[in-house]
Amino acid sequence: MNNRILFLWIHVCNYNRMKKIALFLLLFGCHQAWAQPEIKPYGALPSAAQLKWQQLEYYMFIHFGPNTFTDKEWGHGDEDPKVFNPTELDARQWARTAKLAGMKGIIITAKHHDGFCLWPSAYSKHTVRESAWKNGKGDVLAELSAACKEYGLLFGVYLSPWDRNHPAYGTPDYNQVFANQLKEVHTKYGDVFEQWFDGANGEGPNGKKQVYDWDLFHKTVLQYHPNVIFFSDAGPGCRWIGNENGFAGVTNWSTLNRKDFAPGMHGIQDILNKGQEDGVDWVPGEADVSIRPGWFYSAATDDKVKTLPWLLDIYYASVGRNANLLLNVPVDRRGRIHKNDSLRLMEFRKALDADFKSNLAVKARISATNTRQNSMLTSAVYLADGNPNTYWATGEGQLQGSFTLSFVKPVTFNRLELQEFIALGQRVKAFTVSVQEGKEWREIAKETTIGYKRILRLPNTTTQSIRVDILDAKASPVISEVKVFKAPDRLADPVIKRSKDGMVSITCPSADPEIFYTLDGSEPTTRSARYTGTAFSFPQSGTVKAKAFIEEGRKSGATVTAAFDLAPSGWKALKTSSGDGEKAIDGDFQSSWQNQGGSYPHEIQVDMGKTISINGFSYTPRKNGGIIYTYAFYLSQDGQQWGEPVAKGSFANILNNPVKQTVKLVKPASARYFRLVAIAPADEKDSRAAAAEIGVF
Ligand code: FUL
Ligand code: CA
Repeated sequence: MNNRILFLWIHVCNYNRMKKIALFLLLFGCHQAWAQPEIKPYGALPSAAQLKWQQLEYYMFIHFGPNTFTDKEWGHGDEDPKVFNPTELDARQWARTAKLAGMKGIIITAKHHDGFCLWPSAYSKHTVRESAWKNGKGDVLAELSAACKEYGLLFGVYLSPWDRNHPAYGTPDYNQVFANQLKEVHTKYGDVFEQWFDGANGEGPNGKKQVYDWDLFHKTVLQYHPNVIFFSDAGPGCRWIGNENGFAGVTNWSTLNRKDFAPGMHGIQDILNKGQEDGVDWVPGEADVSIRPGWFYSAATDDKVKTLPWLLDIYYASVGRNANLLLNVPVDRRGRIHKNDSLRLMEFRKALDADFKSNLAVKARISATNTRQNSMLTSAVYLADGNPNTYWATGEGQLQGSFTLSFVKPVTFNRLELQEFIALGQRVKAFTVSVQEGKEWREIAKETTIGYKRILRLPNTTTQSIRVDILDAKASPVISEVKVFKAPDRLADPVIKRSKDGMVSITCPSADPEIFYTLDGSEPTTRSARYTGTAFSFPQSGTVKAKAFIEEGRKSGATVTAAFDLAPSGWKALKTSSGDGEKAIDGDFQSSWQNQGGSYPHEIQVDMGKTISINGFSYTPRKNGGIIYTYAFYLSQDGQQWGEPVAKGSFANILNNPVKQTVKLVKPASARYFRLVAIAPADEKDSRAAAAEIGVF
């Protein structure tokens, strides 16, 4: 028996298909079967390290540092290192949580933009050594790498080249400092599977910029970890998916023309989201997203941990769309993962396990058209043998082909999973899924790319036959697996909306649930107020929580929280530098104000109709452009005298993560008028200023 046959035979034994293969060998004889040339690889191909990395699918991000203690998203580097003082840090708890969540590794912010090092770097004076934690004797990387080892998890590091603390930043000397820090991290803590490079670079109008020596950084790391995967906007190991919501493009190529991109480039998000069909480099997507609105822990977001349906949406839009999912779980001020996050992670795990509990495809008889002839490695049988290394393929140059799963009895399903054998390149460009209904076939999905993995969420469908038609591909399609599941039906999240005049309405896309809500921040139960379908008045600032129940309250969905500012009832936009200011104060997050033309600064003034006591204001950016970075906020009694701004600053990380920003005033103040001045944009090339909503609380 030659090696290949032995290899095949072992696989077959593993999957109890000995009989079938023995028959096959008898009928066709080994020699002819192997006479056929193998399938030629197509286009850009993954390296062995990238192939291994792709199979990780889901791992944890941890943002932790001085920001955890100062409630910031971007520290300035001028914070006292003594603020970093977790009271009961337990890296084993992080690792245990990740393991139980089904994650394969942990990537930690060893150094964020504030320059603070979670290890005692010899090349910085802003580190754990200067902190109050363990009298300066602690080392977070040492504790976490040991915990990862103990729990069988991979260990990865985020190091921000942008360093707002280091005195050499902005000079050529800094590149060597950063390389030295990389060397420390890659020599002292064992294996590192992924090196995460952030693209931020002296953001903001007065930010110091550095010309980064990427060659030096890469070389330094590769010296110690030749198989590391480099993450950045432009790879080379894997690429940013172009947003911080965890959503890959519906079309998602793992290929990219790397030479056209660089870390920190603006305006490339859409390309990164989808990849490039004809890209000459293999640079698969990684979707990074936080389980909370921000990346760092804040007590203010304890009730804003993403709900189960939301996390599932993220999973199906990342792992389900040919991208790996890097889910951030921020560690709190104690140095532990908060229970709200860990409970949600366990719920999420349970739901995923339930969704993929039993693969109906193993019960199907599978037939295919256009199957490559005389090739023992290629058979429709391998589509559902549970082995991602065996496959079905069409004949050389045949860019179309179909396979059909036939069941003895009708099955009901709502998930279909496909995998390409990506070691030979990503090929499929278009496919459909159809089901047989009587004599007719009904198309239920029309899609584009597959890649390493594609999972379709479909309506519950009952049928005896499912057919996948590959309509177009860049080379003969090579499909390694098809799986079919019936995921349990789940309650959708209620949607809470409020009109300009403070009337709250709650809807739920699921059929006929009962919805209960609270207005005091407490958890809704079946004893809380019941939403009857008529909007109720809630004009003040505060929190509405709603939850859907079915089966007489025995089953419930997720608690959805809406934090409202004061309803902008009777407010008027007095003056804007231009544009329709009313749209920033209409209570509608879909409509927005945008100034027309001109360059920064821009502004908007609002008359609230009566004098109001104000603790702070909020700014909800419009998602597509006109995002404000530096602002000044003024109050006035008469709309004439504005005096000094009552708040001034920048919205950290707002370009990549355009979520609602809230700013608390140093002390509460009374006023009838407010004025927001946009001083600098988040994207230097974008001269517009826009706001979906501006509010006060
Ligand atoms: C961004 C950073 O600026 C954020 O603070 C965060 O670390 C995110 C993961 O990457 O570029
Ligand atoms: Ca609006």
